[in-house]
Amino acid sequence: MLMAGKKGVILGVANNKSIAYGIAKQCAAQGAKIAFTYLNDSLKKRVEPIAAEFGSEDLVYPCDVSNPEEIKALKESLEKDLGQIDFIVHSIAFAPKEGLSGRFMDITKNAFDIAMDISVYSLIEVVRELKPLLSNSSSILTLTYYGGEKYIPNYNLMGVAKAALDMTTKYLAEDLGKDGIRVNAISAGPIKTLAAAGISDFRFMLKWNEAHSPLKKNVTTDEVGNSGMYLLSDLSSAVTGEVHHVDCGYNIMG
Ligand code: 0WD
Repeated sequence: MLMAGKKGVILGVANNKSIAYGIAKQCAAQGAKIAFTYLNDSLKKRVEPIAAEFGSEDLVYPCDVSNPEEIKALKESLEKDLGQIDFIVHSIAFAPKEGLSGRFMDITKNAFDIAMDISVYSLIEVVRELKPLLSNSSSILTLTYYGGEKYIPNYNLMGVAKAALDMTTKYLAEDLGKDGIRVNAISAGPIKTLAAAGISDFRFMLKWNEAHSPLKKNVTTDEVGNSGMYLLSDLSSAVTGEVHHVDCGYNIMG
């Protein structure tokens, strides 16, 4: 039981196809106690049964990360119900549809601001607000994608956001290292989730990655979950500021 005695919060479960669900599953299997958040009332109905599946029916809280008050309220609830915590999973991203297809130069300032706020700044804000609760051997994990390193058709605005998220991971890792807090990102290969449905031609991306990755397959949420569990557990106690590719090796291909 690699996560026995560890408590934490996972933001970004939308349903049982979510990458965050895969991470929750593996962490729970290793003995972690997990709190969950949901974006809005329609997702609440999806997240509640998932929390119950992991024995966390009393640990489900609203948190739209674009609303600072909801992040503050999350901190109060976690403090009351869990006290100290050992991990945070940030598995959240959003870009207005107009930023995920068409000509890159046509991206509006409004779309840019929304994508950067929800997909990048939210990590900084969540970490800052929850910092008083974090133990001195904590681990923070976010989810990124290769489209932040190299051009990927249609990923457009989200590519810029992921590049910023990758560097946010590194700067946070340096800042929090002195407090015994590690910060890492998993760069997952493409997986068919709700968020992925927003990207034009996503099915082509899946086929392309399967054909061109060294392992000749696509990654599953269980596989990302296993790597996530490793980064959240003490097995990775000397790993921080890392963008770890869990993508069947796709990123090494020229
Ligand atoms: O191929 C993929 N699916 C990959 C996803 C490859 C590599 C990385 N990722 C990343 C995504 O960019 C994201 O950062 O993984 C993270 C999780 O995405 P997911 O598991 O693919 O998608 P999904 O199950 O939809 O979860 C993302 C959730 C949202 O779902 P919807 O579909 O409703 O947008 O992020 C949450 C929401 O639950 N979310 C928010 N949570 C709080 N406040 C907000 C918000 N404002 N906006 C979105």
